[in-house]
Amino acid sequence: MKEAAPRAVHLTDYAPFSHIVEHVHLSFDLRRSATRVTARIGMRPNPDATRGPLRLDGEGLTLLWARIDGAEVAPRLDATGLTVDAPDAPFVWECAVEIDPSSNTALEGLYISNGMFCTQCEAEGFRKITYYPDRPDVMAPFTVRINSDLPVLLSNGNPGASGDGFAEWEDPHPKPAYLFALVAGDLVAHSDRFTTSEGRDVALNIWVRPGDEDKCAYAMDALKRSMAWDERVYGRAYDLDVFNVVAVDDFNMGAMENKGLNIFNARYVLASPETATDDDYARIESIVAHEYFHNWTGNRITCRDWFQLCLKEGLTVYRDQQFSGDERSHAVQRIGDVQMLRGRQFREDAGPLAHPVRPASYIEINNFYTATVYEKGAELIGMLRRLVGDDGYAKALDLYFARHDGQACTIEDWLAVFQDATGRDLTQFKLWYSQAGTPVLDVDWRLEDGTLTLKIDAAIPETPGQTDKALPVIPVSLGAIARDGREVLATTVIEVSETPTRVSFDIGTDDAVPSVLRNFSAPVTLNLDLAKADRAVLLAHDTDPFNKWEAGRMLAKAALTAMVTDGADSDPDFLAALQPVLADETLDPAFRALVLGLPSDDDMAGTLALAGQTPDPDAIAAARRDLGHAMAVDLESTLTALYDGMQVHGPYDPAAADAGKRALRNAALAYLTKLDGGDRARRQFDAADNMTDSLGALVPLIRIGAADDALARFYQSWKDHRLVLDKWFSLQIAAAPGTEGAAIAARLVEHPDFDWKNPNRFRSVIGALGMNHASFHKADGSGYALVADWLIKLDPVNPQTAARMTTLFETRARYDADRQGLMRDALDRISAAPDLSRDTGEMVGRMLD
Ligand code: 0A1
Ligand code: ZN
Repeated sequence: MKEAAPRAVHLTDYAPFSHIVEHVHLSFDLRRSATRVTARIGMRPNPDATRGPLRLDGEGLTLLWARIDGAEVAPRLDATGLTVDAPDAPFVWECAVEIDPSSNTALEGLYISNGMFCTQCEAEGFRKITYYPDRPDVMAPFTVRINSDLPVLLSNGNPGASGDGFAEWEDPHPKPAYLFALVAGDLVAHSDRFTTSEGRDVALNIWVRPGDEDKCAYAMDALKRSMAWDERVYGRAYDLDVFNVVAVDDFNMGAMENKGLNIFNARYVLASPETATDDDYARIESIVAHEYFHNWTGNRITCRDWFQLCLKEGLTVYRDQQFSGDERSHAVQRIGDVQMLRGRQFREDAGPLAHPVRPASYIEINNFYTATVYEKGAELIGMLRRLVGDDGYAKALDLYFARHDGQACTIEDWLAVFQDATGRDLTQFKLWYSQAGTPVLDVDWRLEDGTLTLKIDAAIPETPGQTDKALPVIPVSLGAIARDGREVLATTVIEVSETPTRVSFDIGTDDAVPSVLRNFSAPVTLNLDLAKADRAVLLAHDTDPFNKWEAGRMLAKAALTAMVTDGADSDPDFLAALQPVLADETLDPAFRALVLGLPSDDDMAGTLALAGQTPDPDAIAAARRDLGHAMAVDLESTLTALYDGMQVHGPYDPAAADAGKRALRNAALAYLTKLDGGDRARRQFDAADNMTDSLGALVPLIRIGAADDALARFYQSWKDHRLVLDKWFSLQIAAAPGTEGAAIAARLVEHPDFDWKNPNRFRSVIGALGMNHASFHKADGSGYALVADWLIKLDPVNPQTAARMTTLFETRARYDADRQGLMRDALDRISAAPDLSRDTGEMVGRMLD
């Protein structure tokens, strides 16, 4: 609930904790509305900190008693914790508190999901369980006893004694409180084993509600592949005798890397061919890997304070992207990662919520689990690797693990291992961590006498609170392709460390096209003037798959821009350039599916805004629809051949090869449905034996407004399956044609299955409206109003999920004055809600500044 004046926390205010925690023992008497937590904690004064009384964080706790060295004490209690005088020598702190998990709708601390007790402690949820120095630099070994009649009782670490009504757990690895976890419930396990490279035989369990045990095989397979990959690629082996994963229905985020007891949003664990799409499978694989990889990058080496969040998140995202690329396709993975970066992080960086990868201050840390910290954070790791080379990266990482195992670290520690391992000075690179905003590279190029000359001007736009920025070093990867298709300059990385930067290459011909920012070597906006015909050369011949795809994307964007701003017709040159790529059998179907996809409406709106125009959502949607129709007409025979030729025979296999074929076939179907009134899609929907093909047909039917029957049947088939029902809710809003999304959402919030306190379901309806650009931005403001109404309703129940969703309004400044006014009204209304949470208050405040 709102505090009088929420105070910002500043990076520069860091000071070590007054005490060292030697060990923690917790005992839980689990009861739904009155759980008792007894803590026994050994502490001693920290010689590196200033002396003072003992200050422990605590929120919403009823203190029953407290003792120091066995003697009762009376701490001074306040709204955020307690203070007590402690001996100037080692001592034992003990206390008992009572908490009420049954009323915990915020899903932070100990709560109940579908009858199951579970915890979420990152970032600052442990203080809702007991009094503790709830900060990541306080690391200690934990032992836990759980008293409960529930059949399965889990906590971190290795199992200890257990018996009727109790279980004990012992985690020998010192950890911060945010990695604490407890689960208790009526659960069943899908079990397996893994022998590590060090010979440790590890029991693996995925715990789910009875009935879901047949949907765990893929997550288990992904877990074992992740364990093997981390040994092979980073030399990191698992370090406990068990690794438990639990799927819970009510979860604010994707998953959580608690030591030895990962807790997952059920949607990122459970999969069967009938209920999950290929994209769901891929996401499960990457999230399982992400959480597992945190065991070393996050748990064994953690963050000194929450400003260093990117230390664990950027690196772990980078690692999971590497893993997915290795397991599937590097090209497809990179394109997907960049689409996500541009769609979420560039958008964030261009608006009022822009912040550096390492922010300098925050009010509510939960608001900083952002695309900037995660995805841009991962890009910084990729750039570092480009700058020091693969060997340098490997040496630096070995040094990082050797030097910092068991520590709580900073970005300075991270950069120091690179400097020490490779000798490279990273002073200029470090600016990437402290400056917000997406750098813009304006590239002029000339080709004369066989010499390619580039002049690169670099600048970083202003962002809130940051006007004057220095240039960080930017690795720019480039090559060149002759117009006859030969590569005349192989990939070369140059460093842009001053503006302008000039480089020349002898390429032996004047008849060539530069291919700049290959593999998206830096998270920047590139302005490179290329003729349409030159982009077509790159689309046809670039050896860099990212830039090959990018060339098509730039042509599509140019075509859409001309349609929106000049009322132009669909560009025949774009359509002609597309055809041979789609038909090229040597290209991965998954790659071709990406080439076939048009930029989203939101992407186009951002592109137009960057070019200084005011995006008109209706005009963008119309242009996209018209270009899609023209593609269908022009490419009909190619699309039909793909639809027929990409059919997958045999049992469903989620692996990349078959998934790629389904992606291309369904992409073709989406266009063909614009021509055949939905006949093919209906046939596919009727015949589908897997969710990918089912939705591959349903979505195009929704888009042409011909899905009533299919949606009704889908509901009947899946009304008892929560995760599939989420899809039913979200797709009919997100894919609704025209501007009807808000009206459909308004109808669906009345549906008896709209369980709005479940974050997945809330996102499936209210969040889905935000995914439908034309509907969310409908000129009458109905989209904004509906989202605002529901965020106001959700905020007191679940501030974290409400606050995250306010980002739907972060693009306000792009739009026309009327829409800006309506969005402002919506934000004002949220801001004026009584008892607005600190979470939502901070977000809305930043957007209204
Ligand atoms: N650390 C987890 C994600 C996570 C972050 C914050 C949470 O609550 C505020 C919960 C989970 C990860 O990166 O997977
Ligand atoms: Zn993470």
